[in-house]
Amino acid sequence: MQTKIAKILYESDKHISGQQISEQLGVSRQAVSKAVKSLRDKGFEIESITNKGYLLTKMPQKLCEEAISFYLDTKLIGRKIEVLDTVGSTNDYLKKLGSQGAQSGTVVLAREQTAGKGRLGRTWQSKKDDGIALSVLLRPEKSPAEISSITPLTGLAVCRAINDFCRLDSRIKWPNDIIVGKKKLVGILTEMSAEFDRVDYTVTGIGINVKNTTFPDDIAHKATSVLLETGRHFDVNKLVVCILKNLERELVENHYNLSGTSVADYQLLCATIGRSVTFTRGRRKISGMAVGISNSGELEVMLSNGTISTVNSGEVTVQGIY
Ligand code: BT5
Repeated sequence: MQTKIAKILYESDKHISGQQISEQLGVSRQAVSKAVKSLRDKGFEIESITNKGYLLTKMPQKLCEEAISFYLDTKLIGRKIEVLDTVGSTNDYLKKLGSQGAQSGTVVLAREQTAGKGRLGRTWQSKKDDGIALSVLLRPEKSPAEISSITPLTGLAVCRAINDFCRLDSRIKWPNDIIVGKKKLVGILTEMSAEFDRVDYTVTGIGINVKNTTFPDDIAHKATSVLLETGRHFDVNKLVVCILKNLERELVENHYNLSGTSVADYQLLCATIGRSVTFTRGRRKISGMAVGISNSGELEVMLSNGTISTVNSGEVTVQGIY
């Protein structure tokens, strides 16, 4: 009901009375005024004038379920959405929902994470309302091997969304970072629950630095935010919508495959390609030139003897970035 009222107010350019809204929705006047109060608590600025009614004067500037929901027109991703005030990790929270049968496409966002996770036990740090912490649960009817491109496709979708929406020139640092210049703007972490030949669910977490103006000492030299790069404030809810739409297109509509077109698009946006990289194989450190990405999302590296080696995950150091 809050979403419906928010939508009615959003679509009206003049005051609209509580009576009109209650008749339109078939609910009591009290229910309308209670919902308006809840919307105000969530950051909708709603003017109220006796004998005239309500007028929406400003949309919420913080992450807000209702604001995201009524901009969103995806078929799967975000049909069910939850915005938490604070949580340990949106990935952990959503994995729990996944094990309890949550539907494919469920999205969880948090204004604050107290135990945000990176890969390999590392942490993702962000202060309340500085960034977007977003996790998406999907249930691809595929084997784990068939969805190996889920992180690169997510990178592609998020990179595009940020570049379109914020007019930025961000690039993908294979496999799971988005950078501007030499600094990290976004980190992606995909986790999965699966049997040998069948995925039960995947949870892909995306952490985006949006309004951060400072970072903790240990990452200050290598982290950046949308605000620092553009000097502008963007509507975070609209940015989330743009990301979810791009995720739906890249992941769901492409059936989790890096098609010929998306490989080409990825290569254009990938900062790793064309640079010297070092990776480990067993105990050996190997260096070469990153030359491309395969259809299954692996990095293709040309070694000094001219052979191509593919790297599917793990740590790759890219010369000139971090
Ligand atoms: C990542 O790991 O970059 C994946 C981050 C995923 C975060 C999202 S937020 C929503 C969801 N819920 C979670 O709990 N996690 C996901 P990795 O490649 O391991 O990079 C981690 C490293 O990035 C850290 O060790 C720091 O060096 C650096 N780092 C931490 N916070 C950062 C930030 N806000 N901006 C830039 N770099 C950061």
